[in-house]
Amino acid sequence: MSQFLISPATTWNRVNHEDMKVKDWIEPSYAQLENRFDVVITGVPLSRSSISASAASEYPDSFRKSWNFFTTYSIDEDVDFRALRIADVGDVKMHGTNILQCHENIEHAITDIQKKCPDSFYVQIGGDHSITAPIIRSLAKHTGKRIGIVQFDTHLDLRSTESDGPSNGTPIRQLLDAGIIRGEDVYNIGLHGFYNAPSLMKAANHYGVNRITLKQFRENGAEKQIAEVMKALQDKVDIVYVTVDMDVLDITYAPGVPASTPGGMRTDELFDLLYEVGKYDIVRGMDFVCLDPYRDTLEQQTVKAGTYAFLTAMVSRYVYLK
Ligand SMILES: [Mn+2]
Repeated sequence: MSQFLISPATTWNRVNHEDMKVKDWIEPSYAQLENRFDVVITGVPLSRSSISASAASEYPDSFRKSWNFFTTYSIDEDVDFRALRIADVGDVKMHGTNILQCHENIEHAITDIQKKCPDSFYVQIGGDHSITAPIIRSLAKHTGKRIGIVQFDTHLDLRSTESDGPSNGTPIRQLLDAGIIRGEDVYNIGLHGFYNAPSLMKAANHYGVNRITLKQFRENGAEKQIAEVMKALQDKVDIVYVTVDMDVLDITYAPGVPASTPGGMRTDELFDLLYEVGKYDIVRGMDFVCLDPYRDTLEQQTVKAGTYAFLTAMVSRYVYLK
């Protein structure tokens, strides 16, 4: 049990069919933490901390609803990944107005999960990008290990906490300033266009954050790019955390992301990157943030892209690491 987790609004039951959907596969284990799962999913429904007005707090529930659209069989891999044991432990309990209290609850919930499920892979569904700071704080404090970050993002997220507080513009800065992570262990992939001010580039240089622009990634391709980043990280860190800000996607692919922009990544490129990331055992956790389902199209194209991205990482882990 964790007192920092509650049952979500959308619930499914685990059902064994010949033709299994994702909703039948993911086992409900709300607030119950058991060490028998390969993967633990936690909803982190917080977006009062978003700089752009956002209902990303509603994404964990939309993510769960979308499980009805997908099967556990991948035609690309010709594999059914239902044997991957996966739990939905529910949502982090949030305070109505107090963002710092919400962040503390996130940190406590992730610590409880690590204590009870030490061998699992941790998937967090945001929420806005501010949630990544308490998640990494918990991972760092609980494991005592040096953590590398692979960040897919249009932005550096290095805004100063003095002007922007613990918002979704500052998670990486918060962690660097607190000495939880080192700039050289952060790899931001997907930066592009006209969305990062010169002072933020100055900060990136100051902290030594690695930047791989969208253009550079396209020259290398997903396999080579992730291999390069993982090779560098494996020499420095003990574990890697992958944070996917859905605003890395081009606005035409991600209408349901308040800060998505023209000139961004295509969905197939993000899927390829997550497929590559799934091959590496050093990656111990992942989050998906800043997707606001209230802004999405009627067909829920962004929500479905988020679920597809998650499933791509899962099937790759299943094929390469089972
Ligand atoms: Mn971000």
